[in-house]
Amino acid sequence: MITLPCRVVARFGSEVDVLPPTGGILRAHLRRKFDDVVCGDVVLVEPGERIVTGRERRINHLGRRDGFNRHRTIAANIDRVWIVVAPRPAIPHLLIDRFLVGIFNLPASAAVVINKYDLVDAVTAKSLEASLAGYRHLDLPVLQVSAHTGFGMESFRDAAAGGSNILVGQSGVGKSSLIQAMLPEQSLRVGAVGHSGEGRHTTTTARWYPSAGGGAWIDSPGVRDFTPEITSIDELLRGFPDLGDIGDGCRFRNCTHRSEPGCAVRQAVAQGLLPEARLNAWLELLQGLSSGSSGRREI
Ligand SMILES: Nc1nc2c(ncn2[C@@H]2O[C@H](COP(=O)(O)OP(=O)(O)O)[C@@H](O)[C@H]2O)c(=O)[nH]1
Ligand SMILES: [Mg+2]
Ligand SMILES: [Zn+2]
Repeated sequence: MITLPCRVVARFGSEVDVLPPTGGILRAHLRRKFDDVVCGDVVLVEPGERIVTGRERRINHLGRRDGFNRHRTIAANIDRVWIVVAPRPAIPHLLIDRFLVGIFNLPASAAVVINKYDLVDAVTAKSLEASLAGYRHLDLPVLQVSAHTGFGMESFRDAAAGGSNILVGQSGVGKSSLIQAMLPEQSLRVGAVGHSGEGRHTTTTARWYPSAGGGAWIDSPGVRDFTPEITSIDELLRGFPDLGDIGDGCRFRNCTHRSEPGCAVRQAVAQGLLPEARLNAWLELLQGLSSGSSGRREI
């Protein structure tokens, strides 16, 4: 039996679109045994029968918990995650913080991309900068780009060269537009967001777009929220290296920064050295961890 290693472009129920090494796109059937195959996986496909007969080992995968606390895998084999935001409405700090926990646990490199910078005037630029200043503790790159005017896209392209790059974030921030601008020869679904924010034309499943230089872009569905799949406080800590550093100064070694005396983290917040939003995000995820809503894996 001949099988071809193929990259999974997208998953649709019990079928996948894959890229065979011979070119083109092939739709193949997934047996239940391979139910966890997602965009970005490399699978073995028997081209005659169009059946997936195996899955290669993954480097990593980005997963989340849905509203019913069910496990959802978004995509696999990810090198970089770009959290895309827009200048309006406000920067979704909590969403960024929650994504960072997921990303730092993959592990993969993380960055924030402020798209629609063509809409930013000098005043807004200042407040945006102030609003993201707290992430300097994390050495988190913050890019300013515009998919429409091309502003900043050169450095974005350079930073993303080689390797697989997934764009994540809320609906309507311009994830698909950015990939479209990077890959003019492709034709992505852009805009047409319904009133509910989930119009017919928006992305509903992650999709892999190979780029000429050997890397790839992954478009992903817009999210309102992101609940990382973490089960331990060590994993939570990985998402908050800034709190970890400051927390070395807490009186208690296992300080949760809730209300313990001599807490260096709370003190840093009081002194304006750490954004209160970071502490609040920590506390919220910590709460979820102990109540099991962002923790415990399903078997
Ligand atoms: N002004 C402006 N609008 C943009 C830019 N990028 C995307 N948009 C618009 O934002 C809307 C949502 O874009 P889309 O790419 O579908 O967002 P997605 O849901 O994150 O994939 C569309 O109407 C785009 O035309 C940009 O750089 N500047
Ligand atoms: Mg989209
Ligand atoms: Zn503390």
